[in-house]
Amino acid sequence: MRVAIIAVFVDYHRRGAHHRGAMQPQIGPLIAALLPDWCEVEIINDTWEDPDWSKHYDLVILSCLHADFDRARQIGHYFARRGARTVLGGAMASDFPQLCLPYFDAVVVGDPEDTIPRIAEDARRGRLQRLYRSQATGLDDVPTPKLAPIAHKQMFPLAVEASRGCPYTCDFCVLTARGRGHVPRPVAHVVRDIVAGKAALRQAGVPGWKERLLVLYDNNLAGNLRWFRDLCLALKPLDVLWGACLTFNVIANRELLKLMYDCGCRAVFVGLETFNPAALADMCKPQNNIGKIEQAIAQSRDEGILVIAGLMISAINDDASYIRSLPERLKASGLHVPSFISFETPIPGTPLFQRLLAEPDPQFLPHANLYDFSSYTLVLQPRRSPLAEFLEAYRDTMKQVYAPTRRLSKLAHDLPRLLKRGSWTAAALDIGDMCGIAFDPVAGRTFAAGTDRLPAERVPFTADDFATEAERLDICSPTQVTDEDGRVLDAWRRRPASVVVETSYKNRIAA
Ligand code: B12
Ligand code: SF4
Repeated sequence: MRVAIIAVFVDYHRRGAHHRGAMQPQIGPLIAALLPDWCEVEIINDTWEDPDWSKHYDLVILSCLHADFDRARQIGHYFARRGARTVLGGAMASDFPQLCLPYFDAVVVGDPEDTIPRIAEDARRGRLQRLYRSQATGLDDVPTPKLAPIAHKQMFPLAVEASRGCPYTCDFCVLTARGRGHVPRPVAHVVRDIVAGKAALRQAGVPGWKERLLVLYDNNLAGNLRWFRDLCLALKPLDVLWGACLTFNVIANRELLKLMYDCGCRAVFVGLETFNPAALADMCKPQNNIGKIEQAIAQSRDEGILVIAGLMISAINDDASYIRSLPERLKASGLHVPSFISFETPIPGTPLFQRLLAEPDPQFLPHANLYDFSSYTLVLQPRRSPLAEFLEAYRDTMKQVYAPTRRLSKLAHDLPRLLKRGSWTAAALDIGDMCGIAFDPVAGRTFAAGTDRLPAERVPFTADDFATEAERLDICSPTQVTDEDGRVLDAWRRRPASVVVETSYKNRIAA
């Protein structure tokens, strides 16, 4: 059985470009490891390259985040017309299966470990069910991901998940809605996967220095501090230099930073989110401490660990003058340049989204489509400044923060300190990060839902791909979230407690 695993991506900068950055989706190597041997598997990360549109598959397994859903259903339809059965899993499928079901043969809620082997078997027997729900509780069954197929399609191909979920409950986060908490994998399994991953990459011809650079793809690697310490100690003998996402409490803890450096940590991503205490309280993120940002960043750097951080602008709590104060605040904090400044976004299904639904309209901008919920387009009415003023402040600030001179002065500040500690890898990562980011919006970007430029990605449909014009419109029109008055459409108001499984998508196409 020919199987394609496609991690769908839509460029949130609206250029239609691929995103060949340091972080790449890891669902492909995981699902590939779960498929039986009789499957001939191809992994396609849409972040890296387009699918080969000339190919035919028996089964196409797609994964997408919410904002990428339109492209997922278009790619699914394209390959379905060419004989494939299609299955969607991932964030959007898990949160809103009822909205996905009309467009795919099957939809999966939750993890792949106990669903993918069943799906493969059912597809082989021609008995694919409409909806699969993972019943997995622990993570003991997570297999060693198959890294060889992505060995040359990822900047840092040694990539492993050590845990899933997060113990925190930030209001805007999709994990909070799922309520899973933090689930660590057995440390011995993580070690097993790293050792096997290194061997697979070596065999695939990955250079030795690259094979030592490990990215841990957790939401929050330090979600359980006892387990995290054990993991660090277990990583030490593996001779890897690693990076991971984790939370502020870790970089505020100097003893932990020393241990991490000693065990190979060279960079961490932390969601700093905001310098505005009201916004932080509203985000329900008590693990951050605005008063300690400068100290935490400085001590991490002095210990040889680069802090890469993201900031969010809140339409609820920030005004234009706060946005304009960001360059100064960033300089004073010692961060200088964050890896992104995006909008706090109520992704459908999150507590923030549910909370705003309960408040009087209009909270949202009119004509917001699901692709606008990527965090790089504003979907909310700013409460503390007029929309035009808010967005002008955003644009001016982005230009200032990402100006080449700023990026250079960040490096001039960071590099001597990192090198003093002998942390060459962190210094190189800092240079790479600063070379890779710029603010250079494509013509026509307004950054506001309803008026912003459309995503540029295209699926090369032919006229034969649609039985009727109504079908073409159904597949190719954007998924709407709000109406012309900024009211959220009813489909998004229902949490998917029960899912009605009706006619198969394939039958619908055949009809
Ligand atoms: C790599 C990554 C990226 C990459 C690639 C994104 C992509 N399209 O895949 C880049 C850098 C482009 C990116 C960008 C952003 N990201 Co990101 N990213 C990640 C990260 C760190 C790893 C994803 C991953 O590979 N995980 C490991 C794989 C194995 O698991 P998974 O994909 O999460 O899938 C799990 C389930 O969903 C399920 N599953 C997934 N697909 C399928 C398919 C089938 C068939 C089945 C059965 C199961 C299944 O199985 C997995 C195990 O449970 C996650 C954090 C994390 N640890 O997951 C955040 C995460 C996905 N990103 C997130 C966010 C917020 C963003 C940004 C908004 C950040 C920003 N401000 O720039 C942007 C915009 C994203 C967008 N389009 O809306 C959020 C979620 C957003 C969402 N809509 O759900 C996450 C969860 C981080 C977080 N905790 O907030 N990101
Ligand atoms: S700390 Fe990060 S991963 Fe955890 S709930 Fe908050 S935003 Fe989500």
